[in-house]
Amino acid sequence: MSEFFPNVSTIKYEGSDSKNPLAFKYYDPDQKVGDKTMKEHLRFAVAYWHTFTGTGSDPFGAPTMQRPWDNATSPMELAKLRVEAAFEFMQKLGVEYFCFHDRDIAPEGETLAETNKNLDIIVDLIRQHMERTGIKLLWGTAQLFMHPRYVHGAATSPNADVFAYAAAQVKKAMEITKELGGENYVFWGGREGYETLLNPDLKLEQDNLARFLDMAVDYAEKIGFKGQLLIEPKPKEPTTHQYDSTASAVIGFLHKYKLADHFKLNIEANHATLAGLTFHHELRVARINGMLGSIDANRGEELLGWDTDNFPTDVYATTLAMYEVLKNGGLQPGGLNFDAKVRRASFEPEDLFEAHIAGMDAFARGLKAAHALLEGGELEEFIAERYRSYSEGIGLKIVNGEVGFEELEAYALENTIVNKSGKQERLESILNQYILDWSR
Ligand code: XLS
Ligand code: NI
Ligand code: NI
Repeated sequence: MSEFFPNVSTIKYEGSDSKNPLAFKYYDPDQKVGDKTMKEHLRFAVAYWHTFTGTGSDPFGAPTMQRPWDNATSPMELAKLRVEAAFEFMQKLGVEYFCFHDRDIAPEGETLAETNKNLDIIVDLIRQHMERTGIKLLWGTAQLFMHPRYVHGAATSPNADVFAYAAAQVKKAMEITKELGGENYVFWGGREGYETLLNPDLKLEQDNLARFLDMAVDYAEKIGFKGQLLIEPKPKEPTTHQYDSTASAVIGFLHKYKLADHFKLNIEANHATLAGLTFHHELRVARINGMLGSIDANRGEELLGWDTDNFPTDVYATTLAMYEVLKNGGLQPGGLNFDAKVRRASFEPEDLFEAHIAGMDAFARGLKAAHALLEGGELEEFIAERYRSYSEGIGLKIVNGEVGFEELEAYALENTIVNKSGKQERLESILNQYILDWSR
């Protein structure tokens, strides 16, 4: 078996003084943070699409990526070389999980039957490598947006034949995810949305999306797939308005169609910022609704405002994210999937390692800061005190449903309101202490 990354050996933890770009400065997999190791807390995954199929092309420029496996003679040959490269990469990096779309791992054939045959061949190869290395599948998904048949959407296409084709594709993707022991299955609504309100039957399209998800729940049950089903919200891109726009929108949708017991959310940082929200906000909304299932770890380029999928290197954001993850009691069976791509100008193969190391270190540091912040308890104490009026007197009666507008009017007539400061700046300063003070 040839080596694709001969200049890189197994990545090790060297500590924060290290100047070695191919070493971890903060991510020390077996180091305990609270009652779990970093590895157990973080459950990192590599995204097959960006890392092994990304070319670096953009609307203004040709591919730039130097990928030693890109010398194959046929699409199937290329798919096989990518599997070899992927497992060498993940083993050297020390990441235990990966995620894929069906079409990332195997090329489409002339017919659906041929496509599925291609998938079976590659899945078999992947399974052998998983057994050899112990690397696991965090989640699988179906890519329902690239092919021209999905021009008007998949489950929300106006064409029922497309709905049927998409169903067949998801059926197969669920089967291979199960076969590979996938711990979750993701639905990201590729082109499920609209460009203009002048042509869609909005109600039918959304009802159909729910019908599609209903069928997926039934099929998962039928084949005994025990993984968690996840929906990944995104507000726009590729369509002007995606149906699964935000965590709140998806949660409302799932409740409306009585699907809430079957799904959790996969929150992506860049999708939050695309919605004009923060990553922290989306994680919080998912968590307090008992629906924080997994994370697509990346970062948007704020000055561009697209889904640029930068690697997550902002420690402020990773700290707040890990704060939500810890408050959630972890992410298991979910994890942190690097749905992130190296910049077009970072085209050398080694950049793939450096980018993942940067993301893993940023999350490791965020984990430690968030854990210390929770241990310190200042935020929790402040919040408890801020809402104390609801644990006694009239507030307790409100919470217990013992009063209505009349009783409250009587109370308001008798009492004077005294508000207290929200202390935002003090709290931001406390947060900074935990982020900046390396000893914590
Ligand atoms: C696209 C999404 C996609 C999903 C998987 O913006 O992030 O990559 O994670 O289909
Ligand atoms: Ni994603
Ligand atoms: Ni995305």
